[in-house]
Amino acid sequence: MIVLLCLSAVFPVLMGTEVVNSNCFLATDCSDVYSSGKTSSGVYTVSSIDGPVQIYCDMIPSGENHSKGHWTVIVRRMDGEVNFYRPWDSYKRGFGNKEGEYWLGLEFIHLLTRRNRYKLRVDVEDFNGKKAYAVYESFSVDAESDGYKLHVSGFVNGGAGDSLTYHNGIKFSTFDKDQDNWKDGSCALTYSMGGFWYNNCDHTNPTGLYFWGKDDGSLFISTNWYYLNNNRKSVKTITMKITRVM
Ligand SMILES: [Ca+2]
Repeated sequence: MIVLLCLSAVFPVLMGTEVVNSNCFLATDCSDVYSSGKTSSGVYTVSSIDGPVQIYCDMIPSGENHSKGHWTVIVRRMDGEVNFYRPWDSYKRGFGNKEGEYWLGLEFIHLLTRRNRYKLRVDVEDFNGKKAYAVYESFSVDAESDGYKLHVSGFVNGGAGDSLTYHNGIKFSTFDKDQDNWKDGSCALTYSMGGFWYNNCDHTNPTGLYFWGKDDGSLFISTNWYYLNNNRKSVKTITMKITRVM
């Protein structure tokens, strides 16, 4: 069921019952979902101009500044169950399992970050149980006509190091659409990578191949966050999620 956000639910006395319908609007992200009274983490259906969209909401209503938020997950790797070697249109529209591994979709991410200001948190865990995070105080993605260019700034180190600033200002690439900064080749095609804001080529690759900890870090194709351990060994989990800032 699509989540409806109603001002009358927040101000029941002031708004009265006569204006309930006219003061309801469709939730677009996990902040709206939370405001509608649905405060548990989980999968919810929200709306976009292209129709209903399923999202996973990580609801952390209290805690330290870089933990709390009504986080909308934009990509999650955790078990290698989903194939991320997919074409442009898949990355534009989104794919995967919202309870597990998925990519939210560039068009929806763009629409969200055009409408409101967001910050980004990246959580990573390696196969030795080391957990860390990185926060970027500002996160947005341009329109498709601008190549879904990434904008991140305001890095805060939660132990994971900064593997994403290298990708700032870069257009998105997939194996069938090369917009990277490698002049003589295609990162996504040559290294069988997924889709990402490949520069020349990456310091992190959340959509790379999942190796269940079996790789030695010498490969350029793994699901990695380089500065976690200063290597390219595939990580056990990596999640990128965004929450609104005032
Ligand atoms: Ca290229």
